[in-house]
Amino acid sequence: MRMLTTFALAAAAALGFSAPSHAQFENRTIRVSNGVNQEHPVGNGVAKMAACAAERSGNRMRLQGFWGGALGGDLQATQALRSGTQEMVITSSSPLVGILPDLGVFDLPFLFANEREADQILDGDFGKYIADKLPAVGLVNLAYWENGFRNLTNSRRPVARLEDFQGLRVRVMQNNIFLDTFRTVGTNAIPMAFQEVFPALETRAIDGQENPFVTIDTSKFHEVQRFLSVTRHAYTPFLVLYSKALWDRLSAQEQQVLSACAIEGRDEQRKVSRELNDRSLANLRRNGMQVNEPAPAEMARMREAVKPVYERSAATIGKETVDRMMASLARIRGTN
Ligand code: KDG
Repeated sequence: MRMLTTFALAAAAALGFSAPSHAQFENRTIRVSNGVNQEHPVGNGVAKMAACAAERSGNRMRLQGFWGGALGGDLQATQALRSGTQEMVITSSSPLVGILPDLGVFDLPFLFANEREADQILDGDFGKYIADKLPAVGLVNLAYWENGFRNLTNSRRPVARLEDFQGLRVRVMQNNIFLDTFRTVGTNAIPMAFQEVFPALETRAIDGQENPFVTIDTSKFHEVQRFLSVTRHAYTPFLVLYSKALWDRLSAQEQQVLSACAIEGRDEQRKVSRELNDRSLANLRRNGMQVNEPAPAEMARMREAVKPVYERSAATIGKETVDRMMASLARIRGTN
C-alpha cells in the first residue's frame, strides 16, 4: 500500500499536481481577545479576519473571539501572549508602554490632525519602525487597527474652557503620558484598566473618562455620564498582536495567511469605525448626553497648555522615535 501511495504522489508531482494547498495548515483554534464589546467595530474586523483565515486555510485556521476583557485587560492579555499562553490580542497601544516605551509616541496629545495622517504614519515606514521593535519583547504586530480620536465625558459639567478641567477625577489608560497630559490641564487623573471604568463611573468613584465616540456608545457610557466634550485630544491605534513564541511555531503559509487576513480585517474595521463615528455621536445625543464642542480659541489654549508634555516625554519614549515621528508628520504635511 505504501509503495502505491508513494508512486501515486510521485506521479502526481511529475504531472504538476501538488498536494492540496491546505496540507500546509494544521487544525488550529486561535484565541483573539479584546477589551471592548463585540458590537464595537473591532467585532467587524475580527469577523472579516476570521472568514479570510478560514477560507484560505480550508477551515483549518479558526479564530475564536473573546470580548469585554474576558481574557483580561489589554496589558494582562498582552503579557499572556509574551508567555506563550494566548495567541492574539487586539489592544490599545497605550497600556503597553511599560513593555515598549516607544509606543508612548502615539499618546502625545493632539499628535494627529485626522485619520488620513494616522493611516499614513501607521501603515508606512514609521509603523514598520515600531512593529520591528516588538519581536524583541515577545510580540508580533500584524496590523494597526483604529481605536480612534478620543473625547472627554464626565458627570459634573461641560468642559468648554481650559479651566473647566480643574479638579475633575478623570480615568485615563495606564500610561504615563496620558497621566501627564490630564494632570497638566488640571484634572485629578486616575490610571485604570478599561474593564473597571463603567463601575467606577456608576459609583461616582470617578467623574469622567475619555474615549472615541464609538467606544463611549458601544460601552453604553451614556448610562453613567451626562456631558460629552469633543476634544479629539489624542488618536489611539489598536495593535493586532500575536505571541512571538507561538508565531514561530506556525508554517510560513500560516504566517502569510494571518498577516494578509489581519490587513483585510484592518480595512474593514477602519471602514466600519469611521461609518459608525457619526452614528455613535447621534446615538449619544439621543440617549441624553449633552454634547459641547469647545471653541477654537479654547482648543488652542488646551493645545498650548499641553505642549510641555512633548518635551517631558521625549526621554521616556526615546528621542529617535519622537524625532522620526515628527519628521514623518512633517513630510506628510509638506512642512519639512
Ligand atoms: O482592548 C481595547 C480596550 O480595552 C481599550 O484599549 C479601550 O481605549 C480604550 C481604553 O480607554 O482603555
